[in-house]
Amino acid sequence: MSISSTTIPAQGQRPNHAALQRWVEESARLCQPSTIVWCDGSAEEAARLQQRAVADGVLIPLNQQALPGCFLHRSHPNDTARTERCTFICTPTKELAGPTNNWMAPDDAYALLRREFSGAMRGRAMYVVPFLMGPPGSVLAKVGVELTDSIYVVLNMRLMTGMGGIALDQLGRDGAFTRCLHSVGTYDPDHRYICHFPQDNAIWSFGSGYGGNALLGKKCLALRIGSYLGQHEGWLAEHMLLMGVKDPTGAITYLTGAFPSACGKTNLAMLTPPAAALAKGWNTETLGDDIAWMAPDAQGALRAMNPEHGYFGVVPGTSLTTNPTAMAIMSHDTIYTNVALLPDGTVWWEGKDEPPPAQCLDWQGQPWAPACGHKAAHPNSRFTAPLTHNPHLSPKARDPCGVPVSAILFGGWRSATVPLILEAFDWAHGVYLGATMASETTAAATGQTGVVRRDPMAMLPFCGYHMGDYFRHWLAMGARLKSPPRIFLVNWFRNDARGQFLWPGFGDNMRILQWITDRCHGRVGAIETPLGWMPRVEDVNLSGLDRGRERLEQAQAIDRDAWKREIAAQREFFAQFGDRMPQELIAQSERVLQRL
Ligand code: OXD
Ligand code: MN
Repeated sequence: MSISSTTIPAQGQRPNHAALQRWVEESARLCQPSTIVWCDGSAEEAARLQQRAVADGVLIPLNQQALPGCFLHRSHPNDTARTERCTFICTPTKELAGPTNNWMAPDDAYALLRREFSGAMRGRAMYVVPFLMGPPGSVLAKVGVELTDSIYVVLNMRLMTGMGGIALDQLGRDGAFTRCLHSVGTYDPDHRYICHFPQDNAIWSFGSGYGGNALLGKKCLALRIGSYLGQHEGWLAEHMLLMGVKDPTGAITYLTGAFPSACGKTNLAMLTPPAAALAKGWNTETLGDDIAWMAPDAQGALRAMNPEHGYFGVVPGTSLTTNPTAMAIMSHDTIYTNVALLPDGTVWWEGKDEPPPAQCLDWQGQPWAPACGHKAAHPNSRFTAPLTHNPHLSPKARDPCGVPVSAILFGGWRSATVPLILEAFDWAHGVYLGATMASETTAAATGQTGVVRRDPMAMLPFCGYHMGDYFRHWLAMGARLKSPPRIFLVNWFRNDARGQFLWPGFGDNMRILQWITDRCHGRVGAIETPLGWMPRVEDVNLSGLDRGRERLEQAQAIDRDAWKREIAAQREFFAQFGDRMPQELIAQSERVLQRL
């Protein structure tokens, strides 16, 4: 390891925060960049960095008439998704990380990472990116500082977080911050580590430039470190959308929803209701599409806010039909990652409204034609854009007090067994519904269909501590709430006997949100079933749906044998948490069996 003591030239305004300055200097001595650039998050700085990124081949400017302010970035081909096998929780003992996380002892991880980071930024700039997660002035907001050698990361962090002065104002002269050290290294997957040190409030990420591995405010801070802080400070950091539903009285009911990746969370957060519902005065507004931080307030209500300031959404499948709001969001000042480039300088992906182009460049920049046999856009291609692009952004999205949560939705992709909609009997039953959530893998991902992967609260890859303790934390939270939100289980993906979806999904999910909203306000009854409360068919708005009643009944059917097998699988999953598994949740599964 070569640690030189020569001073490294620096640009930009240093903040008046001694611990931050010391840490930046220490990190620079380790990484040996040619310069240190203190970022302020301004538009001038962004323009400068964009120019630099274009000159370096990191960004390709798109057709500025059709897509003003938009750029395309192509990832290293081996670096296009989160890498769970390279992701570690580095707690003093393995037990604290639990059986669902990769673990490394902190001393070993630091020793290994110091070797990797040593001299890793030679010949490159180290950007210092102060960033704020959450609305400025909020008691729940957190500050991080990311040191990175990637301009792409800096420009994305500018869209995804509150970057620069807004973060430093929140930090003050001696505020706490998460120390986030990042280098793309040589993009070598054998030297790729995303390490979290919850006890040190630190994240070290090496060898990847991909969003979830490199934009350290998102999954790393807002979920893994956030969940650990939440456990200690009495709040919840969740992999949840946050939205408002406006009903014909004009009232807005706020709900959060946890769904594993690829279950339509962004589409639900930006749902456009069917015309008939809109005409009656129903509508939705978005607060967040991926992460919610929630805490009880002084009155014992649960309040939530979105810590992110932007979207990092999946592009394929997005169209004017499936998600017109997302199409509006990414129509300007957006960074596209790994989509296809058309000859006219605009972009294309599978599932866009236009048919496949006769020719284009695929996500790797290679000539592509429809007969190529592979996809033009990477299935995990993304758009990065600020929340403010959303024409249906809630006026409360930046409220430092957050919004009161009336309903929590848990959902997954289940082709059988799990009904379209049910409501938990109470908080503990709802926690059980979240803890037993699961989703099916698709053929494309694994070569096998119908393999059920348990993903409690959609947090399996994101919980920064032992999942048994996480379930306890959820149960304890209920005890602190005087008016806990109602909890619902949804499954948009149940199939009929021919393998066709029973429910149309997308905008028609509004029909289910209407029932949920009416339940929250005590405006509609429900039927008690062994699994929970279910809607009466006549209470669900089915107008205009083909064979609506029949399909809803099929989507709600309870197959008792399938449920007995489901509960056996849940119990097997729970067993890995040993003594830390709350008995209350095992008792809940016992009660379902008895009711069946
Ligand atoms: C995401 C994910 O990128 O959940 O949001 O994988
Ligand atoms: Mn996510």
